[in-house]
Amino acid sequence: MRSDPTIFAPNNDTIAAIATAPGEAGLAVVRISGPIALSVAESTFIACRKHSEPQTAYTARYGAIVDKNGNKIDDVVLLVMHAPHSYTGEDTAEISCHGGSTVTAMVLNTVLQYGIRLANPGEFTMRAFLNGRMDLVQAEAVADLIHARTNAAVQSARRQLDGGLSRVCSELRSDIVGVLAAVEVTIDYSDEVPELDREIISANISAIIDKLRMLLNGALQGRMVREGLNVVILGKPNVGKSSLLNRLLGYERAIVTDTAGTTRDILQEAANIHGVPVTLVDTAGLRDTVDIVEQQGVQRAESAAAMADTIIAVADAKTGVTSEDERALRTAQQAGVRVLAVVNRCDLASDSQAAAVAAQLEQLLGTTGPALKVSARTGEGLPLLQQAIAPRSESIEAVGITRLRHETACSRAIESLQRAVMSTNSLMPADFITIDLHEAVDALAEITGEGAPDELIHRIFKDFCVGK
Ligand SMILES: Nc1nc2c(ncn2[C@@H]2O[C@H](COP(=O)(O)OP(=O)(O)O)[C@@H](O)[C@H]2O)c(=O)[nH]1
Ligand SMILES: [Mg+2]
Repeated sequence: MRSDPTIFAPNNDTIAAIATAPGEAGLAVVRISGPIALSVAESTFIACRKHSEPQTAYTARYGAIVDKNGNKIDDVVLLVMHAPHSYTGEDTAEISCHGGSTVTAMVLNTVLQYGIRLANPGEFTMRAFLNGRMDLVQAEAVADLIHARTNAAVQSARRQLDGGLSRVCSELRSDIVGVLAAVEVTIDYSDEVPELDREIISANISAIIDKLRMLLNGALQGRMVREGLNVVILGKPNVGKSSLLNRLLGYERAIVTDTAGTTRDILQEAANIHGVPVTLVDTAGLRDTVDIVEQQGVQRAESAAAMADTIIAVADAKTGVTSEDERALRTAQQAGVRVLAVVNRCDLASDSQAAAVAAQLEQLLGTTGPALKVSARTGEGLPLLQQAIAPRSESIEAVGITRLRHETACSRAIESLQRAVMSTNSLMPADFITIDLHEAVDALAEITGEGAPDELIHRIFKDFCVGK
């Protein structure tokens, strides 16, 4: 599948690693892949029953792993798979042993005695990619599936693993190649075919741009579902930050009192908002204080704000926006991230009062959108706040882009196509059009990994765990 595998050495060595999570468990799996995987397994494994035939592919045998001195290490089940019909595309043996971390390490060490080496992080999946068992999007999806924290994230990874995004990319590529062929034929056979119909070419390219834009539209949502959001609640003391956290979580995580300065440390909790894994961070009220503990809390709140993807800037409908809010929300303004303005305790204020505070808060925060009026006490306005944090979206269901890498490549393809449209419309020679169309094809090919630079491929697999 990969056009230029030259830089990667052929995998003529055999690798092994523990494929399961560390810790105590019922079972663990040691995986071996490469040319001598099966003979290594055969050397260390003694079947419980005598077999005259070597173990055939996709069968499991019960027996024991023994070391070179014949000492039994563990009772195991051995599963063998033959190239190319395995995850990596190579001969593979999987040893299911007992799940203690020490016994598993002993099984691994035993197989490593046979001239094979420990796998690097992600190396099994990298081999699967290099052997054409999956493309780059699918390899990324493997990591995403493992790290998924919500059902939506699992479904999104699942769709990519099943080739959803890959198919969309290859359809778009063949659309572009179709246009490319139509243009090139007028260059190569200018005497025999009619002149380039620029109107049709331009319309066809524009239609492809539209499809790419649709793909890009879902990118933010796709990335949110995959990466999650870090949402930090900021405001002066006693505006109901902790109450909002509790409401968003659906249980009483933070202590709530009417004493200003109750929350002194950072409180962090995982929530699932419309399928997006959200880390909600409650902070100490931001104010200038002589209390040393509270001062540290304020500092921590400020550092938390620096790590936020989204800040919820809270003011109180009852007290209105005061100089204390100005002090507190300066941090929100300076963070340079999305700020959601929220007026809380609206149950204590009249509609007009709440609206006035909302207007004050919007003015204080500058460019932020309209302030949301909520009550952590009654729950009013909370669905709107959740919608603002992570919109419930149809695009979760769609095949989507989930990484900045995909997004950048898509944007590059769009830019190239836009240049191609311009060249077409401004009657530039046909060669100009084909250059841009080729660039668009290359940009899309990079998403699935064909022609992706080796450095990029290494970077992608480096983030995997060992054994995957
Ligand atoms: N009436 C009303 N009281 C609230 C609301 N949110 C919080 N409170 C009360 O305001 C006080 C301060 O709340 P808390 O969440 O500790 O504020 P924080 O200091 O910003 O974390 C507590 O007595 C809460 O019960 C609300 O929406 N309506
Ligand atoms: Mg609090």
